[in-house]
This record gives sequence, structure tokens and C-alpha cells, in this order.
Amino acid sequence: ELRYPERLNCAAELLAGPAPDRPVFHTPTGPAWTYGELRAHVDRIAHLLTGELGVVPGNRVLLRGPTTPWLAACWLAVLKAGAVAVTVLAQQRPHELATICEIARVRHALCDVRAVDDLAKAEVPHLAVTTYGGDSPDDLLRRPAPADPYPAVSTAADDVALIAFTSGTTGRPKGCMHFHRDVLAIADTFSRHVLRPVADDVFAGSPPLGFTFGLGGLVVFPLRAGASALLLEQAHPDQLAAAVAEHRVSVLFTAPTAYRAMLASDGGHDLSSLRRCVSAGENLPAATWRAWHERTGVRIINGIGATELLHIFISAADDAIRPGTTGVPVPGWQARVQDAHGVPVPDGEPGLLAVRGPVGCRYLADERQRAYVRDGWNVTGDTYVRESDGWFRYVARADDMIISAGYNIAGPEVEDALLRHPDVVEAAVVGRPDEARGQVVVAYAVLRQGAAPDAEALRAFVKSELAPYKCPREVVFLDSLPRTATGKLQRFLLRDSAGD
Ligand code: 3SK
Repeated sequence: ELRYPERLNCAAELLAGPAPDRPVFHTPTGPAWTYGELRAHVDRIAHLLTGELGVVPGNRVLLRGPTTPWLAACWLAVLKAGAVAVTVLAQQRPHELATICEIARVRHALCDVRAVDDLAKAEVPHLAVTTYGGDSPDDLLRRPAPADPYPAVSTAADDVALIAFTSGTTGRPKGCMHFHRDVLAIADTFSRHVLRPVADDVFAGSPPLGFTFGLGGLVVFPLRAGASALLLEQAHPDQLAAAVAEHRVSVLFTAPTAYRAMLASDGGHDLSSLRRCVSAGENLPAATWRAWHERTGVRIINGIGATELLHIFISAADDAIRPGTTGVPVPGWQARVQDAHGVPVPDGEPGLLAVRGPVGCRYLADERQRAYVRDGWNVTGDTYVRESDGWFRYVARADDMIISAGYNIAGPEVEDALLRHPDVVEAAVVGRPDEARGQVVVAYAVLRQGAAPDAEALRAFVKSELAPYKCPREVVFLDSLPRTATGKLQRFLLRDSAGD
């Protein structure tokens, strides 16, 4: 069991430890920041927040900007000053920012100068915006550096440290409140037991810091291990592979799509520095796992996480990893599969995944809390099977199950089959309403460059891989699939258009 002192400031904990001259953040340009420099910058920002800007503990501070060391420093400073970080994505538009600021009652923002226009357009009442970064003389660095270190505010372990908004494929965004102890708990469970990082590790990845997958993988985990991270403002798959080679990245965080894209457009980069590759955000198909293993020799860690629970709670480690399945609860977590009434279903049968552990879902002023937390279990909205040996296998998001002529069909299983075809780079499978069958299976496919679209050939391929009732009635070819800002497939958009 994890035990933390009653008074705990997670930013102070994350910054303590490594020698001042150890590297902490690398960027593609410019020299690395050391731990000593990071501490000085954090203290300077914290002084500014609680001095001139008048922030008091508990105030919510919006953070917005591309993935840079300055954004990470601002996040740490907000927490060190006892305030609450509200991280958003660079892609979020003014009306989304306005909603988030309204829900979280945000009055202060630290914003990269390059991302300030949309924030201004959001017209948030009483919002004081301080800018940083970019090429212009910025607000943060114009001020003189304080002579004294900033003493961390003595927060309680269960004071709120951050509010992370779910990317929300539909509906009003939900703010998930997480405590100071939660931030350490994700490092002391998933990272400590599954990644087992060492101080010489270099972390990198594509998820932004406004997505807790990225915040954990690029800031919390490296700092907790005294290691360093390469922070990339642009992390498209080809840039990611090049950056891995150039900076000798050893721990990589990205989503299944990016692994597939790196495999498809292999620039022949030297990926031999990789020792851990983490995939989350969506389920990782076995075909992608195998192809990556063949290319790099690294066994991808396929994790399931959620903004509600901050990071990954089921995965596997090292040689135990099995392609096509997620794994077992991360040490410190429990998981089970239950029916709609909360009754566990027998092993081998699909049902709703329910988990509990050191971090729980706490929506900010949102009735949907009742649906997510039931009898102390967090019900994630994923359909899973628990095998008789205790391993958890993903089936689908609960609302991505297709029911056709009485058959239950998991869209991701059909996607998996399509992805085994050498011409298919991306696939999405949804149900289209149908009078006779209730729903029929419709597939959307993105083909590798130069491949000829042949719906019949793909249907025949799926039929050779799966029971015929799972075969798509129709195959639609697209240039790309619709995704959220955090990279999750928006099947609901395809479902809507499949109904036309
Ligand atoms: O939402 C997710 O899929 C996720 C995955 C891993 C870690 C954190 C999150 C939010």
C-alpha cells in the first residue's frame, strides 16, 4: 500500500533529489535544462504567481501552450505555490476554453505567447493572462529573478493539485480533480513497477502535457526517477522516430496510430536506444504489437488508462507481455468485470471493466460522477473479458459494441482483422442502423500509399480471418480517420455518417 505524509506538496517532492547539474529537459534545439535550472525557473514563476499576480492556494490557474520545458516549469510552479493547475490542449478552441474556465472558475492563466490568441477570443470574464516563451520579450522572464528559493506551500496530500478535462467525444467536458498524492501515486505504481526507470533514461513521446498520458510520461515519471525527458513541440510520427534516434530516447510514450505510422513510413531511423515503449489512449492491436517487435525487438507495453484515474491501471511488463491483450492490474490496483447492475460476470464473459486503486474519479460539480463511480468501483465504459488466468482482454468501448441480427460484434476485433491486411494502415468499424438486422457492420479504412481500394478483397480477407457474421457489409475508403485532440478515434462521427 502507498503511504504518503499528511502534508505533501508533490511538486516539491518531484523537484527534490537529483544533483543540480543533472539534465532534466532536452529540446530539439538549444541546450538541456538541468535540475538546478528547472528549480530556479519554478521558484521564479511561483514567486510571481503568489506575489505580483496575487494567486492564493486553491486558485485555479489555466496552463496552455505547446510541449516545452517552460510549460512543465509553469505546471510545477502552480503546484508548488499550492494552486491548482488546469491543463488544456493547444487544439482547444475559444468556446471550449471558455467552458473549461467557467466550470473550473479559472481567474489566472499562464499561456505560451504563441497560443494566446484563442485564449483572448474566449473572452473569459476576469481572466488575468500572463504569457511566456516564444521570441517576444515575455512576461515571465522580464521580471528579476528572486534571490531566495521559494518555500513550497504546505499542501495536504489530499488537496487538489490539478484538474484534467476529459477530451469528451460528446457532451460537456468533465473536469477530473486529482490530489497531490495522486500525482506521486501514478509514478509509484505504473512507472515504478512496470517501467522501472533509471536516472539515465530519456523519456519522450507524442501526447501533450494537457493530456494526463503525456503529463505522466513526460514530466511526472522522469522527475520521480531523477531521469530526463525530451520535450517535442512537434511530435508527428516521423519527427518522433527521428528524435528517438537523435536523442537516444529509451522510454517512448505514444498511441497505436503513431506506432503504425512509424512502421509505415520507416525512415530507417536507428531505434536501438529504446528499451520501453508504452502504448495507450486506445487498445493496441496484436498486428501492430508484432510488427513493432519485429522492427525494434521491443515488446510494447499496452496500457489502459483514463483521465478520471490519471494514468495507466492495467498493463503487463517485460517478458510477461502478450500481444493482443492488456494485462493484469498494475500493483496497487484491483480490477473486475461486471454487468450493468455491478454484479461480477464469470471469467471468459464480456462485461464492464471496473477498477479501484490509489486514484479515484472525482468530477468537478458533475452529475455524471454517479454513473462513473458505483459502490466504490470506477466503471470506465470499456467492455473487457477477464480470462481464467486473471488476464484482462479488451473487447470494445461499451458503446462501440455492434449488435447485428442478434450477434454481438466488437468493432475493434474487426478493425484488428482489417489491420492484418498489408494494405490497411488505419481502420474503424461501426454499426449502421438497419431495419432487418438492427445494425450492420460498416468499415472505414485508410490504405497505405499506392494501394488500390478494393472493398471486395478486404471483405474476403476479413471473412478468412473471422466468423462471416462479423464481415463488414460495406467498406468505405478515407484519407484519414476522425480523431480527438488526444488522438482517440471518434467512432461516433463515423456512426453518424454511416446512418446517412
Ligand atoms: O485516456 C487515456 O486513454 C489514458 C491513457 C493512459 C494514461 C492516461 C490516460 C488519460
